Amino acid sequence: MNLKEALRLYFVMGSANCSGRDPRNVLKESIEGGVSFFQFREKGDGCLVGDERHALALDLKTICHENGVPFIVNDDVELSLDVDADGVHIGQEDGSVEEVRRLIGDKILGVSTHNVEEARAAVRVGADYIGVGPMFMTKTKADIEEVRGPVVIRSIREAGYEVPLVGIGGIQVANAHEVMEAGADGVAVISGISEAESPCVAAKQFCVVLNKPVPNIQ
Ligand code: TZP
Ligand code: MG
Repeated sequence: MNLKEALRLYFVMGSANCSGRDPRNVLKESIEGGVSFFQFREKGDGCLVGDERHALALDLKTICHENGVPFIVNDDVELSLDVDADGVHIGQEDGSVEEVRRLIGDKILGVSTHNVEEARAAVRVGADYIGVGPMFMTKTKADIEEVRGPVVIRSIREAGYEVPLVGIGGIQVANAHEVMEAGADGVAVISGISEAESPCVAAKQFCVVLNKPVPNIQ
């Protein structure tokens, strides 16, 4: 797998993001539309816990793997190991990157960053890719840091970091090009796909903006 290419259209989602629809169907449709990387982020009001959370993780992993899409778990190293996910994504508050690396071995490790210093630190301790955000205002995550926009990505690239990198936060079809022009390898999207009337159509629209082949499955 070419990580930079796979990251081009990165869908992040949990059951709380699916407006009552079955996350399994939302994921299937999004992959039909061209999603090429997936993160299970089961957070927020009414999110699943325990066995249901575990069962959903397994189902979503199966859907990903049937379609050649890497399956990453947000924050929860134990769950990621339990379901044999392809990797873990952690934020700045989620403990030591080195410790997570030790636990997951050579699985994919993604780290959320907000500025050049955090990007530098993440690269130094061996993150496989970084998320940078929030790019734009978002209603999906309550505790976001200040919106700094795509310019942060430009400064990370200008500082010489070629690490695989996605922008996140408030990314929609209409503004995704700004993130790519700043030097991102891809966009990480929640509501722009999960809340779309058709996740498949939304993903296809993203593909067009991202210069990614648009799947022609009906
Ligand atoms: N991290 C920074 S912003 C954000 C996360 C998880 C939420 C992104 O959601 P949306 O709906 O794509 O703005
Ligand atoms: Mg986190």
